[in-house]
Amino acid sequence: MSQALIDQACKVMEGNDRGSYTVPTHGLYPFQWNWDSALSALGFSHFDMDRAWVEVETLMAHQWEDGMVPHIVFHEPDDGYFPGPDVWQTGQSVPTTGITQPAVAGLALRKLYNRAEDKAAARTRLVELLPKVHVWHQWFYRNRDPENTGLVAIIHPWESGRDNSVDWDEGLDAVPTEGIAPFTRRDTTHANPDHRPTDDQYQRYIWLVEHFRGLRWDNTKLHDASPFRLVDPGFNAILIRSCDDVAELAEILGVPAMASEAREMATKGREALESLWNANLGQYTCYNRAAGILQDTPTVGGLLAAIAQVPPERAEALVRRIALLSERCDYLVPSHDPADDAFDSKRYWRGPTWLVVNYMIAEGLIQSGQEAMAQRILAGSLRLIEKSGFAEYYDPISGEPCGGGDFTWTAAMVIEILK
Ligand code: 9YW
Repeated sequence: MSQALIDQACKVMEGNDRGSYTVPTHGLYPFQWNWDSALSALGFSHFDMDRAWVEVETLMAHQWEDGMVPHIVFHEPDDGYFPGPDVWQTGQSVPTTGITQPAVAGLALRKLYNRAEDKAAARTRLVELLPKVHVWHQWFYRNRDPENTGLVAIIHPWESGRDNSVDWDEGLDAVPTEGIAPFTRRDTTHANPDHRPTDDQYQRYIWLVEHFRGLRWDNTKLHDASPFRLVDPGFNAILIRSCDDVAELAEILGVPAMASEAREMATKGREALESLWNANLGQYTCYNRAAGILQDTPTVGGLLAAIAQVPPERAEALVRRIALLSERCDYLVPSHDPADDAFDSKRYWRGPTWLVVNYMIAEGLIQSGQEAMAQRILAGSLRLIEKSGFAEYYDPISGEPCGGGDFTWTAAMVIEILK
């Protein structure tokens, strides 16, 4: 059974392979997305190591001069997606968006290197890639943590990768909708509109894009100029984990300065993460930096923090929290607590279960010695695949497939889990 699943997953990945990068899925998402690529590289690494490195190399080749790695690279024109390069207008030679996404690349590089049989060849590739990833991490703390708190803020919901999470509702209330150019969404022609973000949310997403465009995408200004500044525990935890991984790799390469800088960022971030602990819920929650409020939104962002090797008592509490969620749905880990009024089992990041998130939570729990819950999450992920195929995401109660089909990162996670 598992070999058959692996074969199917490889086919999905090959079908979305454009040679030097993969698209998340045909139609809905026809370009290269940042964290999708890093996670897809993990899938490739089990059957084509060269292709895995190429995926990350292509992504990092589009890093901005200031260090940011953009959330989408628009390699080929395709008007099936909105907002395209004409809206972003970032002035890059190969067009890109002007915001970023969760920093998974560092974690991916460490796994690629560890798995590589030919260590000399892997080292050659790492020598080129690692400094770029490190510069991206420095970019984050310089531009998204101007007050040096140890935690970075996202300035657009799309940066989180959890586009329409309930985590962003209050922050988005501070974003106006007046004055934006009229537009036509394309996502709702590819996927069920009831499973997607609302029109009102899209208006606010686009207001932010136009606002940043008006500031010429100058990252030294965007953080303070954004009415939307949210500190997401999951986003920070991924960055912290990737800093840990860069530190380890820098030591292997014999670059002590990079290793100690990376370690310092990770240590400071991990300490600061503690300020996002929400004792009411028994998990981490988002901090609305623009409003100065630690939120009570019970989302998976606070569980994803597990990936940063949190203190043992925090890891235990997260396991208890996930166990509680498992009493409220059959397919862990829901992106929103089913017991909360805002839960919506099919609407994107407001309830559904995503395999990439499951994988990263499990990865962190294993590191923290919480093997049993990690294995439970991974086994549940495979049950979803067997029931509903390689969907973009799943209804956590019924297990139904939602969003786009034949999804690259879902397939990559299946290979990663089964190999
Ligand atoms: C969009 C590609 C991306 C993911 C995000 C997910 C979605 C794109 O798809 O965002 O236009 O809404 O939320 O995490 O990277 O798979």
